[in-house]
Amino acid sequence: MKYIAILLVLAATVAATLFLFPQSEMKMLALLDRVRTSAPAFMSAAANPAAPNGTSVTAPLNASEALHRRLTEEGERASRAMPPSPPPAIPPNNGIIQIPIDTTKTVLNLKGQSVQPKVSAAQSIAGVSRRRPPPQYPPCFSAPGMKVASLVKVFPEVSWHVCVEDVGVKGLWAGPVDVRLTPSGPWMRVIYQAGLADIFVPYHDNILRAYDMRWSGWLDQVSAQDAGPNGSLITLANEAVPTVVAEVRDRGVAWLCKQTTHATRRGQDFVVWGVVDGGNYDNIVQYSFRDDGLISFRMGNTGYDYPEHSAEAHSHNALWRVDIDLNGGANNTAYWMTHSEPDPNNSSFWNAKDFMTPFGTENAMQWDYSHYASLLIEDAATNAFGHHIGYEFVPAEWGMSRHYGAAEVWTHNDVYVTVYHDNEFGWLNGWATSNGFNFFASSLSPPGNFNWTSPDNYLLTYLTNAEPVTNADLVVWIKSSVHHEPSDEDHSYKDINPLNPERFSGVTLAHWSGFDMMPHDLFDDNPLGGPVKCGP
Ligand SMILES: [Cu+2]
Repeated sequence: MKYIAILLVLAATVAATLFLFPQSEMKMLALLDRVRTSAPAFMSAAANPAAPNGTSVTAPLNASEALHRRLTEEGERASRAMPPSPPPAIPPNNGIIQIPIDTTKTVLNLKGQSVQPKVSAAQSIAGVSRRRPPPQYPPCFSAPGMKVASLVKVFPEVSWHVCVEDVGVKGLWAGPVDVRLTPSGPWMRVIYQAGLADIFVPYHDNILRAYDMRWSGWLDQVSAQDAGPNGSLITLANEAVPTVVAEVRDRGVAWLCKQTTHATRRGQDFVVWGVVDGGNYDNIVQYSFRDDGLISFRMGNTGYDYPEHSAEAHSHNALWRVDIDLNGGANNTAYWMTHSEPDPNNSSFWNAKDFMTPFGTENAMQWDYSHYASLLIEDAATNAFGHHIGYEFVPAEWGMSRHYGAAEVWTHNDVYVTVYHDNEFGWLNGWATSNGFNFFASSLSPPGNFNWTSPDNYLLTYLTNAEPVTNADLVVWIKSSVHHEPSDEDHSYKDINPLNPERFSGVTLAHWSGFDMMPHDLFDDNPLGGPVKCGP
């Protein structure tokens, strides 16, 4: 209102002045233009008179502001002066390759072993011609009966080799995952094993506190409609039907530079997913491996709302276990990253500061959105700048759920870091340990209820000896969650007649939660290339 009143007074003054002194028209128009173009700045300057650079509506631009303004104008002019670009080249097929796995051979422990591959023949599943000589890829786990696949996606710069397995009761797991940062570089291990330890769905009215994976069996079959136009149906070894989709998705602009060129790059995502049944829900377990090195973990909860309690709100909690072996299992170190504004060590309110704090010992932390909290795992190895190569774990959802029922203490934190041990496989519900440490042995058995137990009874016990998480083989546990309050979007079109708010017969839209692993000094420079110089 204050702003409008000022403008009205100014307008009246201008009209009166022009009426009385028409010769001053040019001066007044210039004044008006200045007021119009700087009005928003005037508003903020009035509300915040102690602006750090001391600018106000009438003050001349300082050197930094003048440079910023000049670069803005130059960038706009330069981009419009460019000739139109040619149409994009027709993209090749999605280029996903499935490598045959001989599951008559038993390979169940790849910990600490070289990721440099043995020779194997590539088999095209997407129209990619057989290569000469055969490309080489790191090995996957294998054993008679194991439902496993070895998948490769070669982007122009970055390549991924991803082993996936149907672990039965624990759904679709990924690992080992290896990356090649450059087209001719060596394979580097990033993940040994990663997947869901459990899914927990407590309802607000306490009608059900379900662990979705307690009863899960093999992955559901997937169809061509599931896969979409850029997807491939993956049939795992020892499977009769496709249960995994692998696709390459366009993910929009990765970077562009509209200064003096049309230089631009759209990004792509190599996505692998499957569906693990969980009662009334179909839970999508999805891993994404981007062309810029980022890895995403997502759980998507769809299906139908709980019978007779369809309107009851609830949360879907995922407990992810990521056995990260960055550049091998040894010498990984955990840090807790935070941002603080103002800088607590600087009296000025205008300064901000980021903190990188050693995680110290095995412990649990909570995400803190107000401080951009994240978990950084670094390896002892360094990149060309002498920086330790690393991956930064960041959350992907909009909130964090906490639950207070029996054996639900594990939901009180979001990030756990533990040291890897051969006997810390409790989420497999006793199966692995009873088989003498054999993680994937669980997949060789009929899925079902293997003496299910709450994460409180394994994850929390791993923290008690507080081992240092410095220069060690680390396991990261992330709790992701999504809040689901059924709304009318959960209804089918037939639910309106007869109207019954507790009976939802339709399908609920997928609710997504998860986290990302972002490269942090993993590369020496922009992983997706680009002009050597973007600015002037
Ligand atoms: Cu739900």
